[in-house]
Amino acid sequence: MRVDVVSIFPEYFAPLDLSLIGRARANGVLQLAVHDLRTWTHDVHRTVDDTPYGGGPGMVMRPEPWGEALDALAPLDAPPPRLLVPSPAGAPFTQAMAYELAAESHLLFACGRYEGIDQRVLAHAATRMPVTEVSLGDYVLFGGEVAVLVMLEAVTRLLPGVLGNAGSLDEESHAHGLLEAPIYTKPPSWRGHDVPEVLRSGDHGKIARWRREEGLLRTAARRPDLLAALPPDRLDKRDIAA
Ligand code: 6GU
Repeated sequence: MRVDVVSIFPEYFAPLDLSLIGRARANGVLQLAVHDLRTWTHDVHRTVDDTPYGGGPGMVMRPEPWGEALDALAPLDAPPPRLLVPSPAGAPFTQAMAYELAAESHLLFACGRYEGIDQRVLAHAATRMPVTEVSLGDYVLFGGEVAVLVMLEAVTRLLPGVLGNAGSLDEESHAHGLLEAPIYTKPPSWRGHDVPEVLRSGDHGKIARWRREEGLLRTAARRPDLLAALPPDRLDKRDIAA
């Protein structure tokens, strides 16, 4: 997968050299390039922002540098990337979207700062490539950089060969629309708290059933919205009994 990121703070992306994402980059599973938006400015001050039409606080990112950046990174003679624009006004980023993005061959992230990017940049880009404004949740960040780190981590770990143990993808929280059961390791008793007996029973059928039920209970307690959104065929008779 190829990923381009455009930002006025390329230094934010230094952690992408580390750990499993760093390894995915080193072995070529992920071809990631971070670009400084100011590369596409032409004035001495390398200006990327201006005051908003209609008034109001803060500054808006000017369209010209963004237009040139997108022209350079999504040239008309190449297959268009999918453009992702982090914004608190975007569609919610979910595990389902992470799977969807992991199936793309080229992602382009445009990190806005200040109050955001002039909307015409997105309108124009949409004539050339699919454009999605995405939000991490209902809170406001200074800019899209940290959101892109989050999304890249969620997406790259789904790429074939990035996770050592692909089985863990199948069992984790959100994989089936439910939260995962609690997990434990040795010792069996620690500071007066014991590992649930069933996990030490060696009965794999019973353990799977326990995990399923704990996942259901946790989801009901913490995220009733997830349970309500679950397609009915995802719950079996034993789930409903539990
Ligand atoms: Cl994706 N970007 C910004 N700037 N703020 C956010 C966000 C994204 N998601 C939640 N708040």
